[in-house]
Amino acid sequence: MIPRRLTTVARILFYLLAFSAGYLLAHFTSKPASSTHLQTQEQAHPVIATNTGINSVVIPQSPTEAAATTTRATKKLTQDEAANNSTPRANAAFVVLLQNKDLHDMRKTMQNLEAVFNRKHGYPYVFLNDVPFTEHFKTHIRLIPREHWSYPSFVNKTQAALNRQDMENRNVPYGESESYRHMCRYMSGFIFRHEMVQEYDYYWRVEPGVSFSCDLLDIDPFMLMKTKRYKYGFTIALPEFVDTIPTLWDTVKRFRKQHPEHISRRNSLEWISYDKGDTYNNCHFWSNFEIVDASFFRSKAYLDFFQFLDDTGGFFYERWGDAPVHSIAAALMLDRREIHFFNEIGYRHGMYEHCPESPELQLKCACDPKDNVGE
Ligand SMILES: Nc1nc2c(ncn2[C@@H]2O[C@H](COP(=O)(O)OP(=O)(O)OP(=O)(O)O)[C@@H](O)[C@H]2O)c(=O)[nH]1
Ligand SMILES: *[C@@H]1O[C@H](CO)[C@@H](O)[C@H](O)[C@H]1NC(C)=O
Ligand SMILES: *[C@@H]1O[C@H](CO)[C@@H](O)[C@H](O)[C@H]1NC(C)=O
Ligand SMILES: [Mg+2]
Repeated sequence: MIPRRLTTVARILFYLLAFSAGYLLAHFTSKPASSTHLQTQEQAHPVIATNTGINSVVIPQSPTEAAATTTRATKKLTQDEAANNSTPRANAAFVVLLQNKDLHDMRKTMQNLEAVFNRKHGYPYVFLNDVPFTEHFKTHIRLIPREHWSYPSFVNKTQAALNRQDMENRNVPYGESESYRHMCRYMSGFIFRHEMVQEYDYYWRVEPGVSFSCDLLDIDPFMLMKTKRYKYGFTIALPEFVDTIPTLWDTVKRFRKQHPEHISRRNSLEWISYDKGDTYNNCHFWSNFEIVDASFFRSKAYLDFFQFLDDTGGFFYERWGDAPVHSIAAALMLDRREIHFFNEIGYRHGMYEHCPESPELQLKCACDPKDNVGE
């Protein structure tokens, strides 16, 4: 359920964001754009790469092995904990899109996740990359298929490049970046179709460098998703930069008209629009953290939605993020009770943090609720 106060929080955040825009821009524009050049052919059949030309997904046999092979710093399970790996588990994994430069940030994040949660639960990690992993990442590896990370044929690349230039001139965050656009489109419409992610019913999106501040050993967010039938879980909600989505909402409105069958009866429209759907209030779940029932993204409703958006070229002509795309989809196409706020998961990514406030939860956390966004 979405806490009611979030609507107020969203409003407050508009103001907060205006103040932090300067800081943010400095942060965003300092990031180097990365290459999207694919050096390897798509692999129709998964092959375990053991030598050079290592590509993409890392699927450890077991999370403990992952810890051993890719992050030596990760703690070993005690025998007791290992024995308890027979606790009921969801068919689920951590899914990470990352770049070669993220290796050390990822190791830190994995060590943290193992310590607060996964040493007891033992879920696997999937690492995805659009270019071959370096020798540092040697384990079981696959590549993102080229058709998941490329322009749709109808997109006019000259026009897209002109638009990027224009957005750069206006200092839109990541306005100039082509790879960022591929990333957002991939996260919006393809990651859950990757053959390695296909194996899982649930996934928890993780980014290199994020940290988790609360002890989660006694809860399993995946099992909670499963038993409560939640479809989308979040910890932080923020307003999107309006310059990145000038025509997104109009496109959504056309979709709603053409596909009333995909709109949930008990949706959360009032969470994303203050005027019954006329305009978008730009509120979105911050999707660098999300725990999802992948069957939602694989549903006809969501796939139709993604296709409808993609057919406009908006991911490239503008700079639609996966966060507003996922959030609008969840708000319109899920029953409101299927969206869950994971208050108990203390989470930090860059400058934004969620830290639970309640005294009982605080006992399990090492974070300061004063640092919360919008509190
Ligand atoms: N393989 C690959 N991964 C990418 C690419 N661009 C972004 N990513 C990854 O996608 C995730 C999100 O990208 P970020 O650049 O962190 O974007 P963000 O989280 O919106 O913005 P920040 O606040 O700057 O972190 C990170 O895990 C990146 O490493 C890319 O071109 N190739
Ligand atoms: C492992 O399971 C046993 C029996 O259910 C329990 O007594 C013990 O506390 C558990 N150990 C850990 C580390 O969770
Ligand atoms: C692509 O966009 C450019 C710039 O607007 C335009 O000059 C060109 O005619 C377009 N190409 C096609 C095939 O529409
Ligand atoms: Mg990031």
